[in-house]
Amino acid sequence: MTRQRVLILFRPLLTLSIVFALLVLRSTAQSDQPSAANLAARRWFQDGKFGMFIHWGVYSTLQDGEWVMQNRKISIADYEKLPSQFNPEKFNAAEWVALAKSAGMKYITITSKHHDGFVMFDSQVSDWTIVKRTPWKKDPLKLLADECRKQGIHLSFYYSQLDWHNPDYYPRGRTGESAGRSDGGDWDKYLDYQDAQLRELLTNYGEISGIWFDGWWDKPKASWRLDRTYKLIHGLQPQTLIGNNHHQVPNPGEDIQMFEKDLPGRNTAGFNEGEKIGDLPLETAETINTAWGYNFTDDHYKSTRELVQYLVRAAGANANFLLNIGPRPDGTIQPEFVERLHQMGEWLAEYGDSIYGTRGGPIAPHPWGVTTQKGNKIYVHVLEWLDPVLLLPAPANQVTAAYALKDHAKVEFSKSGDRLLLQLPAHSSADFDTVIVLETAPR
Ligand code: FHN
Repeated sequence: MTRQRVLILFRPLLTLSIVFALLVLRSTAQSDQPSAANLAARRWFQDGKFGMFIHWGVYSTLQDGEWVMQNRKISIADYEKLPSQFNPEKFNAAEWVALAKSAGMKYITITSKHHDGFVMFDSQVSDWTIVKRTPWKKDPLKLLADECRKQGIHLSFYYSQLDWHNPDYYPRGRTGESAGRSDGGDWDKYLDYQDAQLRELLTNYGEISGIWFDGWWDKPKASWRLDRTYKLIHGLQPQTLIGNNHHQVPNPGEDIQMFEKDLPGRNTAGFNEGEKIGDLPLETAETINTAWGYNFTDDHYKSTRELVQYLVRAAGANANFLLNIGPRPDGTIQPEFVERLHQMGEWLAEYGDSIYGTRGGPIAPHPWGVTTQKGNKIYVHVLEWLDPVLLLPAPANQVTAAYALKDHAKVEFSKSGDRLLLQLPAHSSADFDTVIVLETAPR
């Protein structure tokens, strides 16, 4: 066959394969691009600023935190005795959601499955669930989802990729060695199980605001098939914001970057070693005492002032604050948590304008405080500063007025070079936050 004839025959085939390759490339690129619904959800999330984290599971019956199975080296055989005692008859979804609202929280992120593998919803792919193993037999996530919809609170699910109960979580990672599982298991079968449960969570509970993954760090070298799982999630609900508490730079398909027990960029607790801050919406999670899951001896409660200042410093770092409660095994929430959440709500009722809908301010966070901004307003949050004057780098836009957010009392200010001097209103160390509003002229 002459060279000419070969070319004539193969040219269409060559063209088709090039077109096909370009289409595949385009669709892959597009699939990694967040949808319009997802981008809108990210904006909503950043505006919402404040959420309730809930760590609740069968571990609460031992009242010693959510790592009790690992910490006390409890075998699966013994741990499986717990659900028969887990009967949260005082659980009241309306009260939990109302408490979040009273605190000024805009979303709830609740554990659907923690590291013990105990499933807190009516999953058809597991018999290790609250519905099948407890005398209560109810699905708290369904009750909560219905109530969140009723009260206008967004709902997200925490999901632990780490599982100390499932025999197919194998090879095991650096935890779960005392559970008493045999050596063997099908890792892909475990990932299929995980994806099946995510499908249930994103099909049976209405609109879900986010999936909060945790536990990747137990097997950082494993093939977690994240892209496949993330595509499943976004295929079912494009607006669902995916976050993964892996303490690494976010992966493709993730929509928020989370930090734990530290503000973004800091690492006092050791979780955020070298984690660089990306350009995704940010969130930091913290506890009211020191435990995530219910711990009846943990009375190291942060004061309401500390909690408000954490919220403000998070907002100043352009981040959301996810504040945790660990309900008791009977479904009630301890009064020390309720009291602080109500007080935070009272503060936000008066100063919420300086938090909700804002982004990190133009003046970088300092020990004295932070700034947030919204429209032509810059909110100066004076947290730890008792001097009557405060010298700031002058914002790029000209400051046309300054006043205290609390009572709109005028605040004297003067500009000299690239500095702005504020004459602060009387304030004391008992104050949570002295908020000064700087109105600026458009540039
Ligand atoms: O091991 C978990 C822990 O139990 C808790 O869920 C926290 C919440 O951010 N995340 C892991 C610790 O980094």
